[in-house]
Amino acid sequence: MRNLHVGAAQLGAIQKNDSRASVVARMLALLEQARTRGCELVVFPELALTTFFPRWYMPDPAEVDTWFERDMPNAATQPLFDFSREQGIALSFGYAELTPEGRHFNTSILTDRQGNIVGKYRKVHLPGHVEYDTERDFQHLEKRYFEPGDLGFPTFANEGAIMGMCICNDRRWPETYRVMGLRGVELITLGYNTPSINSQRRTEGQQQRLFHSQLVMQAGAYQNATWVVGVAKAGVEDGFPLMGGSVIIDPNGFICAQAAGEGDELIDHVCDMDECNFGKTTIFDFARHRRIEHYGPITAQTGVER
Ligand code: CDV
Repeated sequence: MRNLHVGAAQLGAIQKNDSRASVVARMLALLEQARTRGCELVVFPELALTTFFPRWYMPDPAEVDTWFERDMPNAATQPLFDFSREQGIALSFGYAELTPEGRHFNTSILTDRQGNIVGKYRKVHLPGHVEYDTERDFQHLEKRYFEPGDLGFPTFANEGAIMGMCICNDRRWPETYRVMGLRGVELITLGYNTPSINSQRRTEGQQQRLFHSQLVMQAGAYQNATWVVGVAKAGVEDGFPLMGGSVIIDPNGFICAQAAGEGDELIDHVCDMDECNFGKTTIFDFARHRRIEHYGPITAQTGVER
């Protein structure tokens, strides 16, 4: 057995005017709960430090940059890293990254149990649009504010497991899981901010959105024999509802723990990394069963060609 006690720390709504310090205080309260339950790794959502700012159209780049972190850790987030080191809890959380070269990414990081950053991921599949869209019920401007990630889907040996990360919309794409699967991934952390309603189709509400979210994460877990920890930022942010539904999924695709509400909430599960072994050595033994001679279109084209 290679047990790792994992916590999924769902965050409730963060309003536009909430400070980084107030959010970090909420994250520390969840980490304290995680400590009392014995968690060794705690996963927080996408863009965990702020409201989901890509719903706001901002023509002024200086205003946009106020939502970004230039350093990690920084003064606001240092208490999270201190807690990690003092209590021996590894962390993963998402934030908006502004590099020294002025590049903007939707990023997540992974630490070890000493609070050292051991992995970084930058969101590859950016949803939404670049310009203000009058056809939508609300805006989703990730393509305006971020570049597509340039790090691919790396995996990291951390705390006795092979770990990888992806972010929100990435979870809907099978390529995300498979690339990490081909790198031996045993545990994928992913945070999300998913509106409860489809901005382009009002009839698609929370029930269907939750179904799709769990469908893709459960399939990704099973088809790659990996644990998946999906963590929401939920609740109503300045009038815009985000769904909850944070889950811990085992390598057979079954949900082991699920959040009940839409507020700050910790769920946890003791994940045995050796549970990945059966799938990885039988039906999803990639080396024996994959037929790459037929997969060319996956990397050769984006759209449909007949
Ligand atoms: N933050 C996201 O990536 N949200 C998308 C929405 C726009 C569909 C998601 O996949 O949940």
